[in-house]
Amino acid sequence: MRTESSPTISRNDYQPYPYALPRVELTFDLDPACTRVYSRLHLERQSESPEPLVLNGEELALESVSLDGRRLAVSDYRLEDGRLTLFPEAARFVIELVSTCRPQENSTLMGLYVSGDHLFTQCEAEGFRRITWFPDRPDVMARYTVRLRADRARYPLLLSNGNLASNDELPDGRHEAVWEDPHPKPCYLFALVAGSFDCREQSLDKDGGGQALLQVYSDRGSNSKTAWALACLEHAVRWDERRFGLKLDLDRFMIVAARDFNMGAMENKGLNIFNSAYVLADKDTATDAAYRAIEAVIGHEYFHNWTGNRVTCRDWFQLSLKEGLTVFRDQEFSADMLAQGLTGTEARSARAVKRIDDVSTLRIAQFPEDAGPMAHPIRPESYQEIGNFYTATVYEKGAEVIRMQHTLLGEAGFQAGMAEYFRRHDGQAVTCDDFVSAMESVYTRLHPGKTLAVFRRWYSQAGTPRVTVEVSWDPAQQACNITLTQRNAPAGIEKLQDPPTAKPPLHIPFAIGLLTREGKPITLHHEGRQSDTALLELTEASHTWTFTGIPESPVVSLLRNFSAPVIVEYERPDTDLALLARHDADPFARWEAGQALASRQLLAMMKTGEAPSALFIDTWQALLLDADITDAYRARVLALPSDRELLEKTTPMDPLAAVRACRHLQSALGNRLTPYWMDVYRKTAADAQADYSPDPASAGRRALKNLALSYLMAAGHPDAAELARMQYDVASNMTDRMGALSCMLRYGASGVAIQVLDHFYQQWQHDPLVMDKWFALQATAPDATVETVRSLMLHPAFSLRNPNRARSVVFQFCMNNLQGIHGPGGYDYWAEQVLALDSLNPEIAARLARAFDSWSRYADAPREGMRAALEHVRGHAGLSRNVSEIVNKALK
Ligand code: 0A1
Ligand code: ZN
Repeated sequence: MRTESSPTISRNDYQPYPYALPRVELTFDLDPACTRVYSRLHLERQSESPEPLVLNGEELALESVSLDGRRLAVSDYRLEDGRLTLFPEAARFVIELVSTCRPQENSTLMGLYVSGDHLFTQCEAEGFRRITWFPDRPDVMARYTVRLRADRARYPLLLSNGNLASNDELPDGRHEAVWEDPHPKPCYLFALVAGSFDCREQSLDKDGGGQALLQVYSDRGSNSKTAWALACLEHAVRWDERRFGLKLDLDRFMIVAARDFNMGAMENKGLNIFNSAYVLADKDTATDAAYRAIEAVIGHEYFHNWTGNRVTCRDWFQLSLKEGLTVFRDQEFSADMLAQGLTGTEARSARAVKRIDDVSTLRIAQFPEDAGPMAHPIRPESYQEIGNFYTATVYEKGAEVIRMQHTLLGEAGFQAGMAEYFRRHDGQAVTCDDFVSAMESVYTRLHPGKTLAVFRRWYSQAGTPRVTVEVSWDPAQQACNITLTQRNAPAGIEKLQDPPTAKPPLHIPFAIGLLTREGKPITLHHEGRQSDTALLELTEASHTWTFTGIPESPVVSLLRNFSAPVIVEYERPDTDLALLARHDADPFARWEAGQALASRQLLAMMKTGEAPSALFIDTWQALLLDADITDAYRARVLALPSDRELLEKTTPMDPLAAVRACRHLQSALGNRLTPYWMDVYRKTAADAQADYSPDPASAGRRALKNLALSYLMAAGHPDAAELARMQYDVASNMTDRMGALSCMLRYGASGVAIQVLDHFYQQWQHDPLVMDKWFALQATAPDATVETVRSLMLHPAFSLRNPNRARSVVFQFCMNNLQGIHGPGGYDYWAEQVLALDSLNPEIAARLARAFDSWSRYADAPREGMRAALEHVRGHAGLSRNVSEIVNKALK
C-alpha cells in the first residue's frame, strides 16, 4: 500500500482481539494469474456485547461475504483502507469469504507469489492479508484445514502445514490435496507451496517414540545439493532434544528451497520455506562459510518450532521474544557443532571462533544502528512499517540480551527458566516481559533477594552503553580495585528531545580476569567462588570491586567472552594489549586485545601515516608461531579489522582513508612477516587436494591458507600471484577457488583477474548461487565504479526482481564497497536503485535505503552528498511506507 504519511503504531495501544478463531477452512483454486480463495472462519466473541469484526486485506478482490450461510449485501459491511468490517450480532458464527489475488503480478514476494515455475507464500509479518481477508495479527491462533487445487501437470506437488489428509484427482487434469495442521497457529506461520520439485528425505526416530519424516525439497536437478541441509536438520533435531530437552512435535517436517525470497528463511509450522542460498551446497559450488551459514539457518528455523511457534508473540513489538531467543539458540548450536568432539582449550577456542564472528557482526551491523536514526530498543515502542524492524537490534542485540540472562543464571538455571517458560506459556501468544518473568523466577530462587527489575531495562532502552574502567593496585594491601562506570547516552530520536531523556543504569554482567606481568592467570575470589574469571554485576551507575591477595600490579582482561553488548573504555599501554593478545586464557578477550592493538595502528596510520610499531609486528609474529592454537582460531586472530569496522571508530568518518589504512597495514604485515606467511601457506596448502569436507578443522585450515595468501598478495610478493593462479587452477572446492579469485581481484593484476573471472563464468553460468558470487566479487572489487555495476546490471543474468541477485550487485556495491559507493556518482546510483526497487519490492528497497543511516557522522563532502541523495528519495511521489519511514527518520 502506498501512502504519503503513514500512521505510527504504538506498543502501548495494544488491545486484545475481541474474537477467538478456533477453526479456519481454506480452499485455494491455484492459478498464477488469478487464484481464488474460499475461506470459512469459525468465530467466537470474547466479550458480553456485540463488537465489530475487523479483518485485514491488501491487493485482494472481494467476491462475496456470507454470515452463517446468508450472503451479505454491500451495505451490510464496510470496506476501506485495507479493512473489512462486519457487524455480527451472534456470539458464535461462521463467516465465508471468497476473494482473488494475482500471484504472477506480485513482485513484493509477500503473500502468494510466483518464483520460477513454483508458487510460494510468505506471510510474516503481515503477508497473510494479501492472500485472504483475515485477522492478520499473531495473537489470533487457529486450527487450519487447507484444501489446495491445481493443475496436476504444472503443480504435481501441493504442500501446506501439518499432515496430508488426502490427495485426489479432479476433472480437467486438476488434483486436490487436503492438509490438516493439528497445532493452532497465527496466520503468519501459514504456508503453501505448489510445483514440481526434487525431494530428499529420511525418517527419524523421535525422542520418546514414533517416527518423523524429514524432507528437503528443491528445484528439479538440484537433489545432489541437499545432503548437507538434510544432515543439518537432523543435527538440529538431536541438538534441541539434548541441550534444551525440546522434542519434535510433528510427524512431518518439510523444508522447501525458493530462488526468490526476501530474507534467509521462514519458520512456517512444519513447512519451512528457505532462500535456496541456505539450502543448496556441494563442494564445487558452496564455500565453507556457506556450509556454516546453512547449518545456522536450518538450526534457526527448526528452533523456532518451539521458540516462536509453540510460544509465539502477542504483537509485533514482541518480535525479539522469538527472534532474540532463537538467534541465541542457533548461535549455541553452531558453537556446539564447531566444538563437537573437542575438549579443554581446543573446545573453548572452537566456540570462541563462533563468538568472534557473532560479535563482529554485532559491531558492524548493530552498533551503528544503535547510534543512528533508526535506533530502537530490542522491543520497539512504535513503528510505521513492521517490515522495517527485522533488524540487527531485534535479532542480534536481542540474542545478546538472552545471552546475558544465560550468563546470569548459568546453563542449568537458564534451562530451568526455559522449562518454566514453556510450563507457563505453551500454546500462547506472549510478551518479552513474560519471558523475563519465567527467567526471574529461577534467578530469584538461585539468588534470594535479587531480581531482574533493572535487567528489564535492556528491553526498553536503545543505544550501546559505554563502560569506563578504572583499575588500581594497592601494594600495601595486595589488593586490586576495579571500578566500572556506565554511561547510557540518548540514542536516535531521544537526542532530539529537549532535554534529552535521562537513561537509568542497566544490569551489566561484566566478566573479567587478571594476569600477572608474565601473562599467567591469577585466581580470583569472588562471591564465595574461586576462578580465573569473575563475573561483576554492575547494576548502578558506578561500582567498585576489591580483589585481595593480588601480589603484583596485574594486567586486566576485560569483558571476557563479550559478556555484555557494551563499548569498553579503558586507557592502557600497547604493551598490555600485546601481553593479552599473546597470553589471555579467554580466547575471545585474547582476540579482542589483538584487534584493539591493530585498530590503534590503523588509527595512527590514518592520522599521521605512522608505520606499524615493532611491538605490533612482534605480536603478529608470535601469533603466527604459537604452536598451541588451532588453524581456525589463528585465522581469526591474525586477520585485521575490516575497513567498515575501522570506519566506525573514526569521527568524522572518512571512508577512503579507512580503506587506505587497512590496505597499507596488511601490506606492511605481509612484507615484514613474509617467510612466516609463506611457511603457513605452504603447510596449509599441502593438503588442498585431499577430499573436501566442510568439517571445522579442514575449514579452519583453508581459512588460514587464504588469509596467508591475502597477506602475500597484499605485500606484492613476487610468487604470490602465481600461487593464487595455481590455487585457482587446482582447487578441489569453492572455498579455495573463491579465496584465490578474490585475492586476485583485490590485489592482483587486473588483466589476470579478468581472464580468471571469465573462466569462472564459463564454468558456472548455469548455477544461480555461484553466479551471485561472481557478481558480488566484481561489485566489491576495489576498482569497481558506478560504471562497473551499471554494466553488471546490463548482463542478461541480472534481474532486480530476484533479491539474491539484487543483493549480489547493488547491495554489495552500496554497502560493502566503500571506495565505490563514495566515489563519483555513487550516491546518485544508490538513490536510483532505491527508487527502482521500491516500485517492485518495498521490503528490499527499504533495506537498501538504510545504507546511508550514518550519513551525519561523515566528513563535510560525503555528508552533504548523502543528504542530497536522501532528500531526493524522500521527494519522490508515491514512496512505499517502508522506504518513507526509513528516509524520513534518516533526515529528522
Ligand atoms: N522469521 C524469519 C524471518 C523472516 C521475516 C520476514 C520474512 O519475509 C519478509 C521472511 C523471513 C526468521 O527469523 O527466520
Ligand atoms: Zn527467526
